[in-house]
Amino acid sequence: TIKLKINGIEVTAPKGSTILEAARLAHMEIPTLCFLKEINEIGACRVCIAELKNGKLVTSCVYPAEEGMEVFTNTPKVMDSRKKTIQLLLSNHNRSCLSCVRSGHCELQELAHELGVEDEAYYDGEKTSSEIDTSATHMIRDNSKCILCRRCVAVCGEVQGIGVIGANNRGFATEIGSAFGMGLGETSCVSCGQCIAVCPTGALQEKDNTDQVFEAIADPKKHVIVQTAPAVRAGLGEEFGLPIGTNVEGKMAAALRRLGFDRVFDTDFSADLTIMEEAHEFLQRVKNGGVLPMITSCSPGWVKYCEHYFPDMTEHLSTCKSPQQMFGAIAKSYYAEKMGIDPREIVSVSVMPCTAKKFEIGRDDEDAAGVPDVDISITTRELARMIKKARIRFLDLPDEGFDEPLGLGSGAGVIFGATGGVMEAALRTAVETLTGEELPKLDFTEVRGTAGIKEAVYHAAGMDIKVAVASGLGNARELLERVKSGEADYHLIEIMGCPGGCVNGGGQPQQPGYIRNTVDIRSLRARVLYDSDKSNTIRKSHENPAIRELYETFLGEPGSERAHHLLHTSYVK
Ligand code: HC0
Repeated sequence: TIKLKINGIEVTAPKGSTILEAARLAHMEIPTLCFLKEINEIGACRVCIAELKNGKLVTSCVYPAEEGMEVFTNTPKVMDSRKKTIQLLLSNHNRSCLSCVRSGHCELQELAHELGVEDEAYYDGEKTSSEIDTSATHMIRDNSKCILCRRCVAVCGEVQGIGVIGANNRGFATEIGSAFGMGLGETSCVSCGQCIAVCPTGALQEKDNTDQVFEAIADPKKHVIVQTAPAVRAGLGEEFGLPIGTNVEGKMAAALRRLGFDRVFDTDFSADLTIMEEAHEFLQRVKNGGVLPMITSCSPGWVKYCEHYFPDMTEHLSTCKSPQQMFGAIAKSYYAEKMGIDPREIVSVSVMPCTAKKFEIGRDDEDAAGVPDVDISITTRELARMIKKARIRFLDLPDEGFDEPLGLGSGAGVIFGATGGVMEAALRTAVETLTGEELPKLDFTEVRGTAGIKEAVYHAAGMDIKVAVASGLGNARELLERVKSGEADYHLIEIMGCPGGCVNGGGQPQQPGYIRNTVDIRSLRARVLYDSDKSNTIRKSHENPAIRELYETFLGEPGSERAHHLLHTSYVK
């Protein structure tokens, strides 16, 4: 360790720490804009400036803390420098803050407020010209609000290994975009939305579909139903000031009812259905010498990635639709029949922690009843916006439950939202099916946790089932390369497009850089799902009575012709 003084306070820090890290150890936060730990350590924005004893200003996010050093983080000189930096950023910034989607939780706005930048037009002059890029299905880029922090570039390139965005031009004309000025929609972007999750301002946002939802609800001829993904209940509360890792399932159901949805359902139900079909498909592949390893197909960012970047591996993908799509297909067939409603009158809305789901609803072969399985997909953030716009007092709401019959999910269904959850849910059903015996222990802990790649071997019915789990597309690539080279011989693989799984999806509430850098957001949100699993009286998909009834009265067996028609899909090479 080393000892140094920060603002006159003696601090002991591990050798190799930066000034920023050392200050944090003494509970003195230095503001940052561009810095993302291990992802974007470029010292570019110059907001994290600190003053050395000799009066020199240094960027604390990259400047090493040294033995005996004396540093000051809040002198007038430091504050003045930060203020000028923010003024300069604002002089070339679209300051339509009143209506900006990030107003109230914009990192730039917060700094301007803290530093007392009352003269944001101080350096006004020429503005870098830009056009809003609306070419992608799931998001828009408005570079008039971009501060060139490059957090989006780093997460796309370094974490996801995709790299479809970068800096174009130089100097004052610099802007973030795709090669040759192409629209994002023309690139091999997979719609994961991780760039939006890390953007400090309103430059990046999902395409907002909330008006369509409000309109559908207001149309008396429409029967509007909603499903909520497992991870939404673990994130939504953050939009209302609750601590990260608060389960708001009950309030969420209550809010959806107050927004006017005719039925409030749960994607956990169709996650269970996915397990029934996926476990069956897996066991068939094992028995009949089908393509192995089989890889899960419920994360649309991952599926698109596989199609774009590993087209020779699409046969490994399970043919199962994602739970979102299975839900839609069942809603417009089984449920419509049960209710005596024309499927064309049903508007099927999904609330997802994901931006790629907006892309998934428009894929080919996702319209089993002759109409789209899902009509509108909104993110967790959009749902929060709807609740706020409708002035529903979220925090005061009672806890309510989901409606029948598509609202009942097992513990296996809810853990889908965390990396390893689909694998664990599948194993609970596949192993019991293989052995015909009840599992002594339901927790497959080896596949839990936020490690990028996890492996395990389970012994069942005389067979070693080798499994692997990856989350984040950089990790997915690494795992796929191992499979391709023959180095690994797994039977079953779970891949989720976002690091940590859906709890950390691109549609979840945005947390500012300093929280991202210091709090294990993924684990806190995942714990909500594992706790929910533990407290559920039904913990296996095949024991969900609503699923049993669906098979008994409508689908027949897993893998039946009807199940195939409704619940399975195909891929593009
Ligand atoms: Fe997920 Fe899903 S678990 S992808 O992360 O499989 O988005 O939460 O809804 O569809 O269930 C997202 C989350 C889902 C789906 C489910 C799967």
